[in-house]
Amino acid sequence: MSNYHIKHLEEYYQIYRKSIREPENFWEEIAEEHFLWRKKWDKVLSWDFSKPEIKWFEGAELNITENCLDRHLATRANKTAILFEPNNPEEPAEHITYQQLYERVNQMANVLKDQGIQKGDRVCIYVPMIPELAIAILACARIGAIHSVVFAGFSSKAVATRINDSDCKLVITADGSYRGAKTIDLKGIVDEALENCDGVKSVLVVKRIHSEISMKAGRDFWLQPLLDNASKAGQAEIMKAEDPLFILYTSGSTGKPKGMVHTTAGYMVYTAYTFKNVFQYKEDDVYWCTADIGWITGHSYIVYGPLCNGATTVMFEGVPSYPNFGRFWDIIQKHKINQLYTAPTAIRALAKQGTELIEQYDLSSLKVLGSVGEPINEEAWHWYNDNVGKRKSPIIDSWWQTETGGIMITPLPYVTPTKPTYATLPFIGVQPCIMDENGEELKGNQVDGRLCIKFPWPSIARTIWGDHQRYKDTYFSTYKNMYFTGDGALRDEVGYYRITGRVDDVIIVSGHNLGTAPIEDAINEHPAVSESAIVGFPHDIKGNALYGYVTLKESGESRDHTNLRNEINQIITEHIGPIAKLDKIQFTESLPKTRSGKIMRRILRKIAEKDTSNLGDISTLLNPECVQDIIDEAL
Ligand code: 6R9
Repeated sequence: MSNYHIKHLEEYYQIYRKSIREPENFWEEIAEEHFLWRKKWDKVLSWDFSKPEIKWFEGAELNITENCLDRHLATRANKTAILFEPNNPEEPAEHITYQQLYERVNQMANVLKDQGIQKGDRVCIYVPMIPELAIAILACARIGAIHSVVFAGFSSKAVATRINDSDCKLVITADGSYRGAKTIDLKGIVDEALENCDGVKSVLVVKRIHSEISMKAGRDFWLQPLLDNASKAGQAEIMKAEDPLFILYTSGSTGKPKGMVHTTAGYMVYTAYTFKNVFQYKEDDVYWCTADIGWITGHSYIVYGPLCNGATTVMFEGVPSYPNFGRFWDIIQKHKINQLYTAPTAIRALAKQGTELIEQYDLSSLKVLGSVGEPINEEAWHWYNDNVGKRKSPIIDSWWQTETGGIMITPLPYVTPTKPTYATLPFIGVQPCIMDENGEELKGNQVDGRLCIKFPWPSIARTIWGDHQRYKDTYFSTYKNMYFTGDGALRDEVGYYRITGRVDDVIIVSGHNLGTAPIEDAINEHPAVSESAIVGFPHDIKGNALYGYVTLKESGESRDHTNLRNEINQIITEHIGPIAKLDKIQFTESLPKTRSGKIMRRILRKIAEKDTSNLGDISTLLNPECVQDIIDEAL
């Protein structure tokens, strides 16, 4: 018997050691005993990080939705699979059972097939946090179409770039979405995006906010009437282990977004196994991850991981502040949530409200508190521990990435002793290491450097859609035979890991990864702008906020700077979305540059952080004199 469920620390160490000594035997046992296969694999693992090429369970055949749905019908048909909590607390929650979810996924799959979608086709899903989002994902997986979910807060330009990059044939969207007291015109955004996307043949529209929208004849269809006419039965397409399951875009430090490709079998095994253990999920628990399914956290730990385990997973449409800052506590009380998985930025925003509201609710159902998306600072950790968990629920600070598919470094609740701000120990099968800047591994404890992973785990992304070279350059070229994460980390005296933050030009704002280059590209499109540089600076709630240094074409430009600031943020909103807006914009005469013309962001970062005591040697700059001016005029 494999140890699918780890219950104490000794067992963790024992299984961990086995997973490192005999990775193939270990993962084979997990895969064999806990999943439904149409055909077993010929080879558990083949890999070569120098190419890079990674294959898990090659030769196997399966459909992930049979693992999420069909196999539960015998024992859990009437169990709630998805518990939908609408934006408006007055609107009743919806309990979708495994039987109903199975039928609704089949109906959606049949509609997609009628629209001509076949195995391997790409489908863009631009849907808010309503059940149709999860159903659309599963429907794609059921027929072997590759889903590409685009977070329904991205702008039309960002949507168009993503649709075109992966040649999506069809878009699923909604008339609009609710966000607290506001509504967002999603269909309008899609219409604008599609002006530049010739490959899209049809658009299926969910009616959610009942707004007046325009429907293009022959292209746009209301989804509900099509679903009503579709059969509730349907065969799952048989997929190969390494067939792509989905593409999910993540920001790079340069250039366009990277379409990370996840494949079927390894992703399934790893997300299911991590879900069970990281949340210590038991049969009747109600689990709630507050992420949006538009991000990897939602893919792996709202949809696939929980459903593979036959869990009840909550989907929340709204925001933590609506109708007031008690909403999270209200949902926990109402649905007796057992596991809460949220982000440091949400915790900080809630902590800012004090404890008066939270004390009015019964949160005693909680057993596990998760955190993900960015390093959790000590203050937020304690607030979460004291006020939400009442010091009884362990905090699971889980480190991972879009690229890793599943949780990589994390305590296991009731198993691993926690330590504030530490993600603690590697998950089973994960071999992290810390490297110095010269490419040497820092062995032993009490070391600080860059975080790499030495050995493949089942859910590592296999490539970047359409650009394998970029995949190699970004992740496998910095350190030989290692996956480089882009994060800094330290290992303390007992071997616990603490993630110290990005070491590249990605800035994490409210848990969202933002590359500096695409934001700068957007700003530089403003006719008055000559150059710009974006850096992060600490922010109470968002973790980091964005600081932009902008030089104008005509120096001494007499334009009104307030207007210019608004226009710059407007351009950013159009190109990327409101999440990338700048908190501070400083207009400068010039930017500090190296002799080879590279902007010295390190210096700009220190100025933004108001830490100018030690700027290092600036004498080698091309234009050292500009530094003092920038400091004098800093915001
Ligand atoms: C799952 C997810 C990945 C980046 C990652 C790191 C940061 C995520 C973290 C964390 C410290 C944690 N990050 N979890 N940093 N502690 N527990 O967030 O994926 O959106 O791709 O972001 O987020 O910097 O490299 P993604």
